[in-house]
Amino acid sequence: MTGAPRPGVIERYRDFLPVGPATPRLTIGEGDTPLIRAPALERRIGGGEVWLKLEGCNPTGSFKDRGMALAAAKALEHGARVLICASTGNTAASAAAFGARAGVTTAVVIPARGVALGKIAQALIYGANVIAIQGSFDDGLAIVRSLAQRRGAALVNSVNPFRLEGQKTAAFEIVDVLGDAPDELYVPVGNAGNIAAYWQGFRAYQQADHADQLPVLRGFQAAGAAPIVAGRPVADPQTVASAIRIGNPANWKRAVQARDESRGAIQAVGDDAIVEAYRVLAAEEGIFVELASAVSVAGLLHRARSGASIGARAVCILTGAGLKDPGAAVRFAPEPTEVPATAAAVADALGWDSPPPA
Ligand code: AN7
Repeated sequence: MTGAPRPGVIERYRDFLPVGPATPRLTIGEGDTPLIRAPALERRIGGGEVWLKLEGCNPTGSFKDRGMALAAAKALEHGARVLICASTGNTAASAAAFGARAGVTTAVVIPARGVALGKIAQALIYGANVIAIQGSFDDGLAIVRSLAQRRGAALVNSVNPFRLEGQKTAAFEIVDVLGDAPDELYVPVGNAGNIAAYWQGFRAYQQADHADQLPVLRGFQAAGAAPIVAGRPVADPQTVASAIRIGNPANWKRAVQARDESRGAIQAVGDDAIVEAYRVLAAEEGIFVELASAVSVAGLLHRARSGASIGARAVCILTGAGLKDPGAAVRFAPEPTEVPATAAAVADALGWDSPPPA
């Protein structure tokens, strides 16, 4: 059996994207991520199908690669020489990768504190210019918005409409696998581009008769960084889920519109619930995500526990890979047991009977 090459999201979904012959088919192999059943979560919520969309399987380890492929391709098409973004880490890593691939300079502005180490490592090794500011993501976004006015620079945060266009391909993939849109979609919400992009995607597919129904969108923010839930910006957002430590989301209006059109909701979950979902996903499903990604599953478990009815088929979006932030895993898991280098000591530490002498 031979496998078909992965064409990347631009080529695969070109009929649904604003691309033409002059748009480079830029790809690093993004998209086509696994969609798998979650039997342990199904048992926990007591019925219904739960599916997990593993966006951490994208080449840079997060969902950002879909939208970045298109944003970078359009930037090239329009003659840009520099990609610039602010980021809590994943956008930076993805922009840096596509910038490297495209042969342009990438400048990323990140908060000096709180960005997960794996993401910084990625941005650096891809060769981006990494500027750490003594401030928040929201400060960084304001800065890059003003700097992106320069000639030759392309802003690749999700205020760039091509980011959302590329990102919507994840909705297409879900429908292509399930045969229709799910009843409910659980998504973490930070800068609020992803939830808006899913809605664009499901609507476009329905209009093209690829799907009969639209999902109810269930977005979740971390309780200490939940401006959309509160209805006003949060000055000093705090959560263990550093990727979504965002107090004034750029796509706020689009997210609220998507929420309302889908008759869904955007709610908050606490850090304890996020960490619990993070551990459950790893220990019971074998899926290691970063903390921000566990927010969708924390939302699902929260709703089930509070007695809310869950749709017959729910999809949880897992936005980023666990190895992005090894520090979190080490912090929230038990320490390894250190023993002398003998079989007897290892067996003893495992609570096994001692092995017979060799
Ligand atoms: C793993 O990288 O904002 O609501 O600068 O990295 O579309 O912002 C990351 C966001 C969820 C939230 N999960 O998505 C950035 C950045 C992970 C993320 C989100 C992010 P949006």
